[in-house]
Amino acid sequence: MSILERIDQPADLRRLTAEELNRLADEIREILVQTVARTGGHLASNLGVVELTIALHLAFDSPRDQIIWDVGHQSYVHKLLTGRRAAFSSLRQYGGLAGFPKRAESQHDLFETGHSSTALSAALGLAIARDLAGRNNQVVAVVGDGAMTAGMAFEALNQIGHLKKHIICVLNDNEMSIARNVGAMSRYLARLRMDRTYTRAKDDIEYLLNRIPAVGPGMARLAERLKDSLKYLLVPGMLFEELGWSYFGPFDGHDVQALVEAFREASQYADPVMIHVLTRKGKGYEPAETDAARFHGTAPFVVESGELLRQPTRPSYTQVFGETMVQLARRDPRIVAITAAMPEGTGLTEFAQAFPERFFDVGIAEQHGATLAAGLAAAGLRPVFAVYSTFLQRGYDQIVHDIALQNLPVVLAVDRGGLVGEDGPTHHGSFDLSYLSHIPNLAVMAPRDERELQQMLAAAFTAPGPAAIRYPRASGEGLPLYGRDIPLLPEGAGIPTVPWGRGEVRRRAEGARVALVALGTMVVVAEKAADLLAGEGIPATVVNARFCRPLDEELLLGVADAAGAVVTLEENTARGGFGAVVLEALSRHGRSGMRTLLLGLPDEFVTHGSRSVLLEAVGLTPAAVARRVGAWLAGGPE
Ligand SMILES: Cc1ncc(C[n+]2csc(CCOP(=O)(O)OP(=O)(O)O)c2C)c(N)n1
Repeated sequence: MSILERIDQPADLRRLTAEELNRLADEIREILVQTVARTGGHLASNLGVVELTIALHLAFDSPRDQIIWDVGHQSYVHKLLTGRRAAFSSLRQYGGLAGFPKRAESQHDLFETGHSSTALSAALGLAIARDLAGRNNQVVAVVGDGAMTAGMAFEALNQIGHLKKHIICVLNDNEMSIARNVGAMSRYLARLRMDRTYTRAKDDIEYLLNRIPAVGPGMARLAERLKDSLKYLLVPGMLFEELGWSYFGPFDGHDVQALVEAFREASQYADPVMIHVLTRKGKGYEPAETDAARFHGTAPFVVESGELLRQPTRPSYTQVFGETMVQLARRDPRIVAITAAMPEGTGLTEFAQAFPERFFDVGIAEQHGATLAAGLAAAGLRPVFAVYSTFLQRGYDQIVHDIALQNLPVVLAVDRGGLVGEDGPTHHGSFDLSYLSHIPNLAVMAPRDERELQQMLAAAFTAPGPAAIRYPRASGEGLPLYGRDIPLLPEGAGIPTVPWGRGEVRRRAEGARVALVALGTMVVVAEKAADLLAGEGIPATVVNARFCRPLDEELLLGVADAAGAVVTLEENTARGGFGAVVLEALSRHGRSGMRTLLLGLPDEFVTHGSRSVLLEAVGLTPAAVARRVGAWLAGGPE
């Protein structure tokens, strides 16, 4: 029996010897690598927190003591130690364990996370409630150095320090966000790491200061002042101390005993305590240690080599976006790019290498990234903020207030629009069409395929105001691409633009009984569904709308009037999305009696699982669409 098999709950850890704890750490690393090699997932972060998680569960009494995992992508070890060992092989699979903390999964998952930098705010809520109820449990937030770059983290640090609530923040510092961490805070942490000698020097100086003889009150005051100013120089973590936190560290995050001692010590404090812990991302699995960024979130891979199991044959939308950015930026020096801590995820690595002075990683700071783009545009540049749909939710007000209201020509490259798959509901891009399409001045587009993405990007740079382009986490259609297979135009941007505000009819059916008006990924699905419907004797027109705003109303009214029935298709919640834009237009043009069916994501949070399984589950595959449309036309429930 392995040691891990003896751990059904955290309390079982306390029966293990130091040597057994070490072996347990090895066993956990083995399971992490073997499982994630099969399921894909966040490997490097979890390999880095094995000892840290063991120490947390040794020092604290979960769930009475409340542990919150910031982002939550590093909670696999926690899952293994809190009764979910047997289910671990189902990680991230449809119906299996989630890749992030889930309240429904375990009483040890106190608070759900997925987006970064929320843990301290949530911890403050728990601590206030604890104090009001007169309880004395510990509240612990585990926050990465990457997560510490976000505005939300600062907002919470600020208030917690002011209220002096007893919270323990474990600052898990591995010098990495997904890519290398950025920003002044990150530099500050690096200084703390280097200056471990501070601690010793501080002790020496304090010893000396205490020996300054008190020769009268004036001298004593002077000595006190001297002490204070020396403290600034010598006390590590002064930034946190000034914010009202007690700072301890840095500690070796792979030394279980040292960590347990530090956590127990911190528990004695009445004030907020910051425990700075140094860990190595990817620890124990060489490919992940060498390339922690690539193994931050990985697809299934071969354990021996670390190589991906399946190399995609067709380029992804993200790749095409990245390549096209480089091509366009070569011709237009005004083009600059922004990422919020995801240079690789958004496909901007090549751009960053080609134009380092025109590339900005703002850290996990989507709000700031959006307004930074507005500032750059106000000064005449052509900024592109490449960001995942789900994380851009954070920047909603900045898009409205800083970008759209001033009609500034910012391009929002909204990646991961639609279902993302195994990362689940915190990461699906289910809402961007809803939260973008009602904002005045902002054009909202979604390409049918990767070549249209290139054309939309080219078009966005010619727009007088802001434009958003949303595209999926998926491979393209394998079409020839500008710059790869099709030579660029000699003049201008080099890539022909999509006609502004114009959709296209992809399939015109004689005697069409229904118009399938689709956006983005759903255009190809609609085309295939139309084939199936044709096979059943139901002719259908298919429209690639291209624009959610401005909507091509002329085209819409034409196909709607001809068919007498309209089905909209989108990979966004059917509430308030593209379908709603179409309905509103039909109604405004006196077609409120038109038969309409809105197909999109259901009005609920879609779970995790592969993208294809999920599209099946929500009824957005060609076969499901054909079935639903056929049934609806026949008058039955769709
Ligand atoms: C709001 C938001 N933006 C971006 C992300 C994507 N993301 C997930 S983890 C991560 C890096 C986190 O770094 P850190 O907190 O240091 O954790 P580590 O993985 O290094 O342990 C990022 C940028 C996110 N989860 N939430």
